[in-house]
Amino acid sequence: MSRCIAHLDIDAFYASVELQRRPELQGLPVIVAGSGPRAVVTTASYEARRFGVGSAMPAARAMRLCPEAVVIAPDFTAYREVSARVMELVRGQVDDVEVMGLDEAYLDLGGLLSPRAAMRRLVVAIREDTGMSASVGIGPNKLVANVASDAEKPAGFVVLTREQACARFAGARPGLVPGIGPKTAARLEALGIATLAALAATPDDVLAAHFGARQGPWLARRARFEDDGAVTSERIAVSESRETTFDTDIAGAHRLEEILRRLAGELCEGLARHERRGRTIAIKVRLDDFSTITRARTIAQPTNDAATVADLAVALLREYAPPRPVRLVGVRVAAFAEAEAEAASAPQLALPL
Ligand code: TTP
Ligand code: MG
Repeated sequence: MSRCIAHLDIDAFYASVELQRRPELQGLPVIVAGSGPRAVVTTASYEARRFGVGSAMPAARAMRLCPEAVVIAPDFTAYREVSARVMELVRGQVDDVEVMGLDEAYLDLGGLLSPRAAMRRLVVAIREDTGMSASVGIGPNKLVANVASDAEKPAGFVVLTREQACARFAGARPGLVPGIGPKTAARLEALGIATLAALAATPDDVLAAHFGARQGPWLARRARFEDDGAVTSERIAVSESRETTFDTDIAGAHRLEEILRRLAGELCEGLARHERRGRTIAIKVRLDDFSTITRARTIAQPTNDAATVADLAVALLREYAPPRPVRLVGVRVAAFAEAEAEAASAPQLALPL
C-alpha cells in the first residue's frame, strides 16, 4: 500500500452517548428522536435497528415497528462533548486527522510503523475513556477506508487493499459507495448496472453518454475503489447553524421572529463557548409547500453576539416576508474569522443550513 488511511466512525453515536449515562438501558432498543408529530429518528441503537428502525425515519413509524423502544430526546451538547473527547484521543495518536462530522474522521496513518496496532490501541482508548464503541476501516485511500469501516459495524475492524475491496463488494449495489446517491443508483439500475462489479466494467464512453464526460468515468472509478483524495487535516468548520421544524406550520410573523431570536441565542451561546465569531448571518425558511429559501448578509466585524445576530436574522426575515405558512426556520453564522483564509481557498463545507 502506498498510502495508508483509516476511517473511524462511532457506532450508533447519539444512542451510545445516551446509553453511556443510562446504563440501565443497555441491551434495550433505544431511539434518539425529537418529539411531536413530525419528529424523525436521528439514530437508533443496534437493538432497535433489528426491528427495522433507522436514521431519518419518522419517529411515529419507528414506534410502530418497535413499540417497546425507549425514546430519548437529543442532547446535542452532550454529543459535542463526547465528540470533542474522541477527536482529542484521535489526535493524540495521529497527526493528520480530517474530522468529517461529530462521530467520524479520516486519519492518515502514513507515518506510523504499525498502523493496525495503533488503530487497535486507539479503539481501546476511546472505549475506556468515553465508553464509545468505534468501527475502523483501513485501506490505501479514503474510499476503501470508508466502506471498510461500515462493513462490519458495530465494533468492526476491516483492513482491505483496493483489490480486496473490489472483490468483496463486487456484488453490492452501486449505492454502497459514498458519492453514489439514490437517484444515480436508480439511473444505473435502469441501464442494467445493478452491482459495483458491473459498474466497474462499464466502458467510460457508455457512462459518459449517460452521465456526462466528468461524472460518467468518475462513477466507474468509484466502483473500482479508486480515490486519490488526501486527508486534509483540520477541516475548519466554516459555519454553524440552528434550525427547527414546527409541529404545525406558522403564519404569524411575530411568532416566527420570536423563534428566530431563540435560535440565534442558542447558536451564539455555542459560538461563544468555542470563541468563534462570524461575519455572515443567514436565515433559512422552508414554506408549507417545501420550497426553501436562504437570505444572508455580511457585516464588517465578526460577531457571536446574540442580539446582533438575532436583529439581523429578524431583519432578513422581514425583508423576505414569507408568502405562505412556514414549516421550518433556521439561522446560521458563517465565515468565521479564524477560518477566513481557509474558506477563501477551500470549497465551502456542504453543511445543511
Ligand atoms: P452515523 O455515523 O451515520 O450513524 P450512527 O453513528 O448513529 O450509527 P452507525 O455509525 O453505527 O451506523 O451518524 C452519526 C450521528 O449523526 C448519529 O448518531 C445521529 C446523527 N444523524 C442524524 O441526526 N440524522 C441522520 O440521518 C443520520 C444518518 C445521523
Ligand atoms: Mg456512526
